[in-house]
Amino acid sequence: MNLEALPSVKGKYNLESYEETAASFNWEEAQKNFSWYETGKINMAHEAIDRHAESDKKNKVALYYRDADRNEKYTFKEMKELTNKAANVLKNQGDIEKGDRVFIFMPRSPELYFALLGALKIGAIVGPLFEAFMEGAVRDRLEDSEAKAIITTPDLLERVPVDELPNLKHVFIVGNKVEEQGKQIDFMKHFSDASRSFSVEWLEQEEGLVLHYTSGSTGKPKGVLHVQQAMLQHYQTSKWVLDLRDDDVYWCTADPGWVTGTSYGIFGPWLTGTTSVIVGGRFSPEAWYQTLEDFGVTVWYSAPTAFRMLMGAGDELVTKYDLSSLRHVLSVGEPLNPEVIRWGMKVFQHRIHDTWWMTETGAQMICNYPAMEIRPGSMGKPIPGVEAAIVDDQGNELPANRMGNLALKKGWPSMMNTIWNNEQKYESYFMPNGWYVSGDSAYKDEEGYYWFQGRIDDVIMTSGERVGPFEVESKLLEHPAVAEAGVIGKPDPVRGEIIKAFIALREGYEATDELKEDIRLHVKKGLAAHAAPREIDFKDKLPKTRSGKIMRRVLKAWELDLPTGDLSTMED
Ligand code: 6R9
Repeated sequence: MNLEALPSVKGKYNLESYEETAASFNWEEAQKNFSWYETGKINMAHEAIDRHAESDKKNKVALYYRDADRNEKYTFKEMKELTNKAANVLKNQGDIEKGDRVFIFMPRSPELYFALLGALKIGAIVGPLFEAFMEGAVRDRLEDSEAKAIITTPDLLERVPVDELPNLKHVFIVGNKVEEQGKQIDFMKHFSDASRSFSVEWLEQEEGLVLHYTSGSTGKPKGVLHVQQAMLQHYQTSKWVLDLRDDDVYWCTADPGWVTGTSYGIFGPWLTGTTSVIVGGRFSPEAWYQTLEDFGVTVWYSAPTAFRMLMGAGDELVTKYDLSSLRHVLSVGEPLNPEVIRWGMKVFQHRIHDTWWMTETGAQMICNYPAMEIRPGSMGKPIPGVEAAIVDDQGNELPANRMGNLALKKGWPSMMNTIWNNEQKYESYFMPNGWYVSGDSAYKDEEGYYWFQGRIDDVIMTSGERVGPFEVESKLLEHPAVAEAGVIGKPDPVRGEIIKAFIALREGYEATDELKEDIRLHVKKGLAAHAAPREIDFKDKLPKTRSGKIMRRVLKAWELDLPTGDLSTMED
């Protein structure tokens, strides 16, 4: 199978010609898709839900929800009423107002989505948290943002240090028969009594929407604030990149605690009026394939870590399910290894389309479109309306094929508005000449495709050669014994750094010195002698974030006996 030669398919997709659109598009145009283009009044929840509930889409299914105990569906009309109810509870019981920070700390359930959209209807700024956060992580985020309310469950309540948070006025608890005492409010009791009508709070384009905390390599997590106008890009990329159409059944596997779970788990699909599948509970390959089959999922957005786990479950398993409804598969969060694309071709008969973006960018920035030739290992090209470049540390653009800082021209609609309480941190993202610096290192080829190399901090300097960890990891992953790989530079008196690899083996392989040597040789032959790891450690598991990113800084800290920094986003 020659992947490079895959033809680009024309004339079928929402974005038919990338070149033509990129040449003529401007964001003004995208505003015409929203009712606020005429009224000047904006509210995400209105555009995502109410607008469809008042149209001929009212009886269309907006949400299919499934977990071990529940199997439910809601139309846009029902979503409107249920989110109105949630808004009424928050407003009447919690006195929540425009601009207040309201956190959501609960496992996925329909109520999470009602509450989140209900808070948006009031004009609150929503802070979604991963359910696995421990007390310290919850405290840091609520403290920094001076949150007024949190919506949680009886089980998670013990991780909310209510008494230590003077700004926290209300704790809404979603459960059965909640005792109302102190700040605690029984959300479901008031929800069932609440009115189905609510008048949404109208906002300005630059008023708050969502606050996502994200960890850097040092210091406390920072609060990335996004504003209402981000919807322009959520909408436009859902059309162009996810290629969502009226008859699609779309599944985004991400939790709202991660930006992918809000931008493309809530906003994008519903702004475009698409039917969305949301699944609660833990990952299992069987349950995931079953979901694709049962709901007839057509467009599927997931992450390399999930694809690698499915890959690890074996090709035999896939054949037990009917996945013929799938027409478009996408990935985000980490580099998509060519090996994973090849596997996707084999088992799904689909190219997996990589998309690159960050919490800070708010929406997709560099992507592979359906109607585009895919170069496995490349993130694709900037979306129309976005300008990207590879720049040196002074902000000068570098020629093709030179590795440097992946930078973006300030001013795309979904760009973060600030870092909460930390204007200085916000400023530090920009170069004096206006480039936003992503912190990723990459290069651009002659045809304008971008190739990810690693986080700037992760790039390895060995014997005078710059090596991106991603290239080495991808090569390692091609070895039959390797399930996951994380690569770091380890300081070395002679070579500056040497390449060290941490590897989790596939089932059935034994951690021996012979295997290490075989893996080393595989990289040496397949990539370059200087890129072959001089040291290899076998691990049962690699440290990863909840969004599936291998935490190289943690590997490095372990290796060098350094402090690991903030670990709140690390998975269990
Ligand atoms: C959406 C999201 C952002 C960082 C980003 C980069 C890495 C994301 C990627 C990718 C290679 C891709 N990343 N997508 N690297 N290829 N397609 O992931 O946001 O959690 O803030 O992470 O993730 O390093 O800078 P966030």
